[in-house]
Parts: sequence; C-alpha cells; structure tokens
Amino acid sequence: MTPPVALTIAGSDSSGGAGIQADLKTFAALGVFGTSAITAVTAQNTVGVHGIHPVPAEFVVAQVQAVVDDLPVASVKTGMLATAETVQAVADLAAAGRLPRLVVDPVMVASSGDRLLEPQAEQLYLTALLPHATVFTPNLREAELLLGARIRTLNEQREAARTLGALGPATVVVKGGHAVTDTADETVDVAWDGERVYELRGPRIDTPNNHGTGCTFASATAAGLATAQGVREAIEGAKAFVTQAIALGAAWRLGHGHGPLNHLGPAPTTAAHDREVDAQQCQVGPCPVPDARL
Ligand code: PXL
Repeated sequence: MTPPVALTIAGSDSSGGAGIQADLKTFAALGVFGTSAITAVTAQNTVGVHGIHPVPAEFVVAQVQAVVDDLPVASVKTGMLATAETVQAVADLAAAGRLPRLVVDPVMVASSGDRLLEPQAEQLYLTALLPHATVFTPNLREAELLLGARIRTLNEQREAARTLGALGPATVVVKGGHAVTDTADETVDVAWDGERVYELRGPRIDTPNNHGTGCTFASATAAGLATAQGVREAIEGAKAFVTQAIALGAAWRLGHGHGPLNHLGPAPTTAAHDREVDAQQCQVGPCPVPDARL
C-alpha cells in the first residue's frame, strides 16, 4: 500500500539525534513517507552546537513548494526555523493553505543550552505562526519564554496551555520533560484543545540520552495526523512512541553529552559489537566505560 506523506521543515543536526534526522527516522518508524525542507545546517554533536548556517528563507520556501506541488503531503511539522524571515515565510505558506495539519514545535534552545532561533523571531511565533497550527508543542522552557512568566507547578502548566491556546492553535501541548515541582518521577504533558485540559503521563526514564526528544514528539504527532488519526489519538500515540524510543536507547553510549533516542527499535547487535563501539568512542574523547579501550 502507498504510505501517507508527511513533511518536516526543520534544521539538520549533524549528530543525527535531533532535527531533520530525528523527524525522518520517526516518520519511517511509524510507516509514513518523510519529505523535508531544511532551514539550517548545524555543526553539532551530543555536547553542543558549534555553528549554524541558516538556509535563506526563499530557498526554504522553494523546498516546500517543490514537495507540496508534487507529493500528497497529509501533514507538516516545523522544528528549528532559525531566523525571523523563515518564521514569517513559513507562516505565509500556512496562511496560503499549503501546510495541512500543521504541527508547530517552537524550537528555540537546544538541550545543550545553545540558541537555535534569533531572539527577535520569538514573538513572531505567537503572532504569525501560532494561529495556523493544528498542534503547538512548546516545552516548559519555551512556554516560559513565549509567555514571559515562570511555570513552576502543574497548575501553572495548565494555565500556560490555556493562555497559548487563546492565541489560535487548535490544540496546545505544554510538554513536561523539564519537571515542574509536583511531577518529579513522571513526565506530564498538558494538552488544551480549546474546550478541556487533558494530560499525557509517562515514566521519567533515568538516562542522559534525551537529545531530540521534542523533535521526536512533534514528528510522531505529525505522523499520526498523516495516518488520519484525530488530534488526541495522534498526541497520545506520540507520547507512547517517544517514551518507547527513550527507553530503547536509555543504555546507549553514543557521544559524550546528551545521546540520541532509539527510534527504530532493537538492532541485531552483539556484545562484541557494543565493545567495539565503546572502544571507538575512547579514540575521540573520554571512554564511556573504564575498560572500553581495546
Ligand atoms: O531538539 C531541538 C532541535 C531541533 N532542531 C535541531 C536541533 C535541535 C537540538 O539540538 O539541533 C536541528
């Protein structure tokens, strides 16, 4: 059967864990054919971002148009948009009806703390892009930046979802990966659909490997929407997928900072293969385990 098609408009993460690379793996894992428009090329690894090379906004638009003029795109996800010009250009495409079932992940800061969006573009998310979103997926830090207020409790997280919801998106999910005070051993994402608040709860998994979690949640939501699921079903499926991908990659030792998730499930590796990967790591930095050097 021909697969449904989704489009990601996002940045490239050279370390393979976040951005376009996470989105395409997520689409593939969920049976959706992935297409992409690249907004910026980043030089980064699991520790930090070394450089950002934005793609000119008009060439982001050219990529989107090439895809949507030809392929039956059923849903779209935006991630790192990098510049105010690109945020505005993507909003214009959405206003022209070219970006169906739009999931907007307002990527501003990487898990390493590096900025991924020009500060002057932050408020444009609210005024230009948010009104066109089917689902808007800020994490707690991004919701705080957008609202100019601290979010410390689950109740404040619910209030933030409602306030952002009043700005136009059909559904807002304020993700709780960074715990508020009363949800320490769970991750609680709070959704507001214009009428009611509901929560998506998952276990908090003890691992440093959380690079690309937000991208994966948003692209899994877009994959759900591409397969004709309703919004609630899509975001509940995305929460389950991201929790599984974190669990399956929790023991991976890739890189020296925040490692990636396992989007594609168990691979046919052996203990000998694991030792070899650890030994390769020792050649490019500190050894992940003391006896790894072969
Ligand atoms: O997870 C946010 C994100 C999105 N897009 C790109 C990234 C990151 C985080 O590092 O690199 C390209």
